[in-house]
Amino acid sequence: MTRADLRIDIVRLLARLDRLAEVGAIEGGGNARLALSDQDRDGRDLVIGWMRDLGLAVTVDAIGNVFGRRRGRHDSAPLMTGSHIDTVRTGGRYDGNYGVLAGLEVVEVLNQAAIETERPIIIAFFTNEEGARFHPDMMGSLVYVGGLPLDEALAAKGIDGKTVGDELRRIGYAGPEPVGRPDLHRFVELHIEQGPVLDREGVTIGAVDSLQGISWTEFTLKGTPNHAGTTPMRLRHDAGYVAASLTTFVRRLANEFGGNQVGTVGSIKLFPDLINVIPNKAVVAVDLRNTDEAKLKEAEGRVAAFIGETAKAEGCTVEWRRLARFEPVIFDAGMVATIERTAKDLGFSVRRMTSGAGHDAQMMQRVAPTAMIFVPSVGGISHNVREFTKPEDLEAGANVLLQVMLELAG
Ligand code: HGY
Ligand code: MN
Ligand code: MN
Repeated sequence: MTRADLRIDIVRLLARLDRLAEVGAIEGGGNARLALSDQDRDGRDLVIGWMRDLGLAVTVDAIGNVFGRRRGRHDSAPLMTGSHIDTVRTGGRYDGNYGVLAGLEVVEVLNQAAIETERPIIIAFFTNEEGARFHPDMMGSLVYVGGLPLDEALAAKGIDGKTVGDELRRIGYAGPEPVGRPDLHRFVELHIEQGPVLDREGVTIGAVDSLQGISWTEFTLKGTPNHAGTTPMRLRHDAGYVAASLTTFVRRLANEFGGNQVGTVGSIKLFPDLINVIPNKAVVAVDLRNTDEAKLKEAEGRVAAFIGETAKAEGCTVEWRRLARFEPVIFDAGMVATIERTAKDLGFSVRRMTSGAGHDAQMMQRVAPTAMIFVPSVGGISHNVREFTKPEDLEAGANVLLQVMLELAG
């Protein structure tokens, strides 16, 4: 059997995906493993067990990123693939998990075929890709490439008040390996699309050539708590009203800009959060994204102007803090071409596309030629327990990963 004939074992890959989805399992077939939670620790322990079963040398770095290394004939710069196994609270079983477990499946195929590659191969999973509990997202890979100082990341306080450093230590994943300037040959990430494009077009593989800019900002509005019944409307300073106005403004702005502009208010917290008390405080998280950096900056400016005017008119104050800000990324043209050609050689339909979601790959592009492989998400659903990708598409994506890795690892 030639290398070109090698194929992954989809039954084995599905079995690992099902097993990992049992960790932090939630109603409806999804899984909740917020970064550095007990469920994240249990997921990490399980995947590391599989890495060791496959003969990989496992290391953990100071931000908790985990690497399983397979020896190559030469100790040259390794080829790395990976993703994340932390999830959002309403996580599907494929987001992140699929790319990591497909990497393990590739290793198992190479082991069974007794193939020794020229270069070492590393299968990685990065800490806190989701950014749902601790900001920013893609935190582990950002620290790994030297884009965020380690002590700043360790000091990040989560939505529950705990710090990354404390939680890393608590779950036993504050590793010894330094972070900062990895020496990698290439990086490739396999991931579900999480959007509707491939599914709608009936295309099997996405060769991802770019990834949109991301802006996360938290606005804290302060007004005056007062009695909901006795306070005349003209005398109110209602932080909740300003928060609600911001939410509808973000939607109007995204529709006005059109194109690739998206805007979301996914979290509003009101205080004291009681039916008969005019809110004196509101904390609003705004997620703006665009493939065009200039337009993203313009959208940020429009939101800032709106919230300033609206808060002032309502007699409220506004403070804000940046939670995450990443410019759009263009992936390596050679890598994208390799993915596209490999998909075609395997007989799969393929198209180039951008990524709407953030991914660890966008950080890895800073230190090594990088690109991504997408497979369809049925109905474009993700960050939702109903997230689903057909087994034949999971198999296709993992076979593209296998052949791309064989080519790049030599
Ligand atoms: O928010 C994102 O795009 C990613 O899921 N962290
Ligand atoms: Mn993901
Ligand atoms: Mn995600």
